[in-house]
Amino acid sequence: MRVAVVGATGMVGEVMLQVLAERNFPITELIPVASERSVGKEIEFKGSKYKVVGMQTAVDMKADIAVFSAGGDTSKEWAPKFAAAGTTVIDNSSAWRMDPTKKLVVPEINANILTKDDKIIANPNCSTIQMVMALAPLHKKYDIKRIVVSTYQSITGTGVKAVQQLENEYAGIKGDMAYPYPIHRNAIPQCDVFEDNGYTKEEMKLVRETQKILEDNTIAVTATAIRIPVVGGHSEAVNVQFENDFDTNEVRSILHNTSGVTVQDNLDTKTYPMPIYAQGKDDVFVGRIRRDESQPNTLNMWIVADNLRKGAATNAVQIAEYLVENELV
Ligand code: A2P
Ligand code: 11C
Repeated sequence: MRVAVVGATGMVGEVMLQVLAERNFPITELIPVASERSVGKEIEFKGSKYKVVGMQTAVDMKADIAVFSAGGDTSKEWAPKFAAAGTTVIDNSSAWRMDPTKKLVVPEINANILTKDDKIIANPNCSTIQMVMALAPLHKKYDIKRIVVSTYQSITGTGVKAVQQLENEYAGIKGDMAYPYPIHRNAIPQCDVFEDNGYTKEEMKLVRETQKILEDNTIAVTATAIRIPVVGGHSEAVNVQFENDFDTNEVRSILHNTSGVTVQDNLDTKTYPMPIYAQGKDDVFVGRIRRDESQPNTLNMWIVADNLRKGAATNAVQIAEYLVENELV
């Protein structure tokens, strides 16, 4: 496969390159792509150096697959140009996710909906991916009615600028701010911009993307997304009400048997997921599995994943792997 990585110099792009290398994705030619600012810059992949090219050059090179992580505006403008040149785009931005003509894919859940005609495929938002990874197998068995989720999100979701802000704050240096407030010793109840209904875009992604991936608009979802001074991954407290009753041991067993999910749930040994241990891993970690005693058929759990891995790069590479394995590209 000739593979273009669009946004190769960015935070997710770098992890994308790592994941492609680790998983031995069958690459015959790697095309690192970024903005005009980075053209000619060298990046390393599997011990060799590659020169970054610009967007139009990359379109003209007609790669088989392009994984995009260069922001929504870049995707809106350029993904159709790559697709018109015959390249299948896997887009990590929010640009195409809710477009009814585009598929929103978490491979373990719904890769089977992909066909050869899908030239722009959307990768869901990080906080959605980790939540649906744990919920999809439970939905199949018990039928979800309502989800209440609160997130505790890593600053890496915002990008390099936010990591720099936290480091500056540790060092007591005044610098550019990625957030409207200090993030060190803080919790900011705003991820992304506000929509007209008073929720943030991040919160509404959890609502809309979950319904689209689980193919059920009747699932009620309400979310509160919080930014915290953590780098290893996003954490989520999820309260889920099912149509049918469940047994918590059976829930553990279903999740234990779900590919891509690791259950870490042992109170005796104080075992539960945490971002410092999820960092650098591809799985979604689930723990604190317990019944909500305040109402029937309702479960509480704690879900943690590395937002740059399963929440972004790994999921995109898994989509690419599915396309190759099923000769869809
Ligand atoms: P560049 O490094 O040349 O700015 P992050 O999310 O970590 O900030 O990374 C964003 C990625 O998207 C970078 O690789 C960045 O390239 C790339 N990018 C940003 N704007 C554009 C653009 N207009 N065209 C192509 N790539 C872009
Ligand atoms: C965050 N979820 O942590 C965001 C980052 O829609 O792909 C990714 C934004 C997106 O702030």
